[in-house]
This record gives sequence, structure tokens and C-alpha cells, in this order.
Amino acid sequence: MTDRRPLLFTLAGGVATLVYFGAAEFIAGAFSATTAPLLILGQAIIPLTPTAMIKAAISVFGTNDKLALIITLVIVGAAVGGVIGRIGLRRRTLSFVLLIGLGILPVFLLLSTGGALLDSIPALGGVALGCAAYMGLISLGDGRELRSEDSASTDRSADFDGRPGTDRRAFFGLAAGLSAVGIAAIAAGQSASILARNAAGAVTKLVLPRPAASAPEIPAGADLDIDGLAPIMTPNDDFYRIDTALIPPSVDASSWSLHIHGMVEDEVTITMAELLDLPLEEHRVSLTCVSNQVGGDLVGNATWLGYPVRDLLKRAKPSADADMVLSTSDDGFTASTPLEVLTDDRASLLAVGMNGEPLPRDHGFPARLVVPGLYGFVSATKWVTELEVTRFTDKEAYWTKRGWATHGPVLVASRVDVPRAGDHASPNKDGQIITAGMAWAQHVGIAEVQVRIDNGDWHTAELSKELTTDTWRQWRCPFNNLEPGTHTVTVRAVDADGNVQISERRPAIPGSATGLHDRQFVVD
Ligand SMILES: Nc1nc2c(c(=O)[nH]1)N[C@H]1C(S)=C(S)[C@@H](COP(=O)(O)O)O[C@H]1N2
Ligand SMILES: [Mo]
Repeated sequence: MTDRRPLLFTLAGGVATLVYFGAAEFIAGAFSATTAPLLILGQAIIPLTPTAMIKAAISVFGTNDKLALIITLVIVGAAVGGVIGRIGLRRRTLSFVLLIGLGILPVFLLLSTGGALLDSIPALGGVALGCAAYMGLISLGDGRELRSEDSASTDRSADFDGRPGTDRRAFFGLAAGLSAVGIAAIAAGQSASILARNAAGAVTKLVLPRPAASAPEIPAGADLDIDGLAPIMTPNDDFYRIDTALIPPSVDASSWSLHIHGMVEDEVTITMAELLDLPLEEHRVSLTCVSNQVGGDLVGNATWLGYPVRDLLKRAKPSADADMVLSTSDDGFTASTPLEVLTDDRASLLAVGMNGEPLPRDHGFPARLVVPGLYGFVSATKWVTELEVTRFTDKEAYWTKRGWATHGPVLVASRVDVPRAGDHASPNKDGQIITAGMAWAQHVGIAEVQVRIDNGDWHTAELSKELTTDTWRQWRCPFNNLEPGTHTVTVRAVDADGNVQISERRPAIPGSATGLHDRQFVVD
């Protein structure tokens, strides 16, 4: 019989790591979620991760990118724990030194970024319980198997002393139990912090004033109301979220202010009370992420309430040779927006409201920028606290430093929502198969959407009534007499300037993915 101890020690190390993460998560839950090692490590890893990897993760996992990061950390952590556990078979002391050393690593990260000493309790508690779990497990996994190896017995369940498999069974029982508790604590800790965040978003005390200028009613025909087609207005809970913050900054509206400085005649600081006293305007604007894949869902449309950035900048009087505004978030993120775009007549807003509510925390509470026609990475700074008037030649924004473009005008784009990929579509009573989707070309407007089946002719789709040129539109295109079997539907849009959507497949970096979206479906 082979010596099973290497396997048992490896398992013990892995399980100890789960206990460590779980216990720390549990203790952190008692006072502050941001002190959990998983979050500290995650937040530390994001800036170290190569941009291409982050963007790839965003495109694969979308809004679940943070969850994916946490799960990856747990898996990698358990694997590292396993290696250390295995080392303990020969070098017991070294294994404990490594377990403790890596376990308290988050404490150093925390303290080096200004955390309080008390905040190290979750990690320390986790280390203590993780080591205890490791000790307990290896004492069950140690020694006995060697003896059974010596024995002539071929009965794999008989360990020694005639006690059939007692220690091994106890080992696996304890390992399974500890793993389950550890994973449950990690899951509970993560969902508790999500719940706490949502609750914090829901009970914000900010009361929005009535708009001085409301958005017009949504006209009939603005929503084609087709099953499976995205609604024309995206509810806040369904609105995509992209940012570099593992936990969104918690910014107190009463102490928030926006500081406008740089190449200006007069520096301006505005508090929330002052902002809410200004005549606020409502505008419908679709927001899109430069990382959105062809056919992706990192795009949404909301009614924003805010004050025109143009009027704020007017107070500061930018100097004539400035050409850019670098906006900075409470969490350090920056975006570079052409000064021109913030001072022309478009609805660029310092927004406080989203679809009739204060901005949810995930979407930038208490204030963010919304700029029609630009991708979010160069315009839509959430938790915004600073506008620096400057020049593109003098300052670089967060993503530009990481290989993305300086400017980010939205490219005309479209996608198929109906039928879903792989759908079995049956003709309606008129013998038609309905295809439908979304198209956008913010601040230019959609002129036409064209749809084709397989490699047939382009058909002009029917469009929903346009809200403004800053918002997306739905399209619908029925097809008659499709043969039973598999078909592909492809869409492309044309904007009001006559630009046809680019059909060449290009990756998202540096300025958005291009290519036409298609879907395969089956006609029965
Ligand atoms: N503070 C901050 N603001 C940010 C970002 C960020 O990472 N941090 N990401 C930007 C990007 S890339 C996009 S696409 C939009 C997304 O806004 P949403 O999460 O409200 O949909 O926010 C922008 N504003
Ligand atoms: Mo983005």
C-alpha cells in the first residue's frame, strides 16, 4: 500500500486555508467587512494585474468579475495552502512559519495602506484557527498509514491495531466538515457584505429636489415591448457595473464636495447642499463600456438628474489653452474628457439621480459624471470629487496609462437580443419569425438598422421611437418563409452621420471591440 500521508498533508493545508479565509471573514463580518483578508488581497491584486487580464476577466465574467476574483483567490489560496501542508510532512516548523507568514500578509497590506491595528484581528483570528485546523488534521493523518503500509493486510480500510480506518475516516470527516464550514463562512461573509452594500444604497438619506427641467414623458412606440428584448429604460438593479473598486467607496453626501481647479481663473468648490439647490436637469443618456464585447450587455440607458458640467466650468473660467478635464474619483480612479465635450451644448451632467432615485452606491453615490457620446472610461467618473482643467499633453488618465486610448468616442453598434442563441423559433400566426435587438450611437443617433438571415440581403428593420440621439434604440425585423433548420441572424447599424458599423473584428483595446453581432437559431 502506498503512503497516503503526502496526500493527507496536502489536503490538511488546503482545508486549513479555507478555515483561515472563512474564520477571518466571519470575524470581519462582526465589525468591518473591509478587514477580511480576501478583500484586502483582492484589492491589492487589482492594480498589479496586467490590464489585458483584467479586461479579459471583465469580458468573460462581466459584472461578476469581482466574484470571479474572490473565487480565484480562494482556489489559489487553498492550492498554496496545500503545498505548504505537504511541506509539513518533512519540515513541520517550516510549514507553520509559512502558514503564519502568508496568513498575516494581509495585515501588512492593511497597515501599509493606513488601516488601524484593530483591523488586523480578522486575519490573526483566521491564522489561529487555520493553524489549529492544520494541527488537528495532521495529527489524524500522521503516522498511522505508515504502519498499515508495513502490515501484510490488503484490506485498505484497516489502518492498524485492528481499528478499521478509524483515523483515516476521522481525518476525512474532519476535513470535509472544516471545508464545509470554511466555505459557508466565506459565502456568508461575501453575501453579507453585498447585502450591507445594497442596504446602504437603499437607505441613503439624500432627498432629491424636483428637477427644474424634467425629461419628457416616454412617448408611445419608444419601447417595442418584445419578449426577450432589453427594455428601453434599464432599471438600476439591472444596470451594468464596471469599476476598479472591490468594495465601492462609501462617500458621505454631507461631507462630499467637488473641487474644480487647474488651468482656471477661479477655483470652485461645491458642496452637496449647494449642488441640490441649483436648477437640476433630467436627461436620458445611454452609457456604454469600451470593454463591451460584440453582442455584450455592458450598456444601459437611464434618466439622470444633475447639473450641467458646462455651467460649473463656466464659473471656474477655464483658460483658453486647456483642452482636457481630468476627473478624479474618491477612490483615485481618473478619466480624461475633452474640455470641448464638457462645454458644448450636450447634456454632460454632474449627476446625483438615476431613474428617479439618488445614485446607487455602485453607480457613484453621491455624485458622478455622465457624458453623452463617450465611453465610460474617459467620462463617467463615479464618486467624483475633483475636476482638474488641464491638457492631454500634461496628464494621463487611469486606463490610458494602461494602454487604452486617450479619447473614447462611442462607435456605432448594435446587437441581437431575439432570438436567443440556440433558440427554437416557431413562426407566429402570420408565418413570421421576429428578430429584435438594440442599437446605439450616442450623441449622433441611429439612422438605420439592417438585418440579414444567413448570407442573404440586408433588410431594413423597424426602429423604436427615438428618445434623444443620446439614447439607444430598439429594432425589430420580421422574416417570412424561413426554411426549417439552423439560421444565422446578423445585424448592423448606421448612424445619423452615415457611418456604417465596422464589420471587421477587432479587440476592445484600445478603443472598443468592433465586428457584427450574429446569433444562430433553429426553425422547427
Ligand atoms: N470611480 C470610478 N469611476 C468609473 C470607473 C471606475 O473604475 N472607477 N469605471 C468607468 C467605466 S470603465 C465605466 S464603463 C463606467 C460604468 O458605470 P456604471 O458602473 O455605473 O455602469 O464607469 C466609469 N466610472
Ligand atoms: Mo468601461
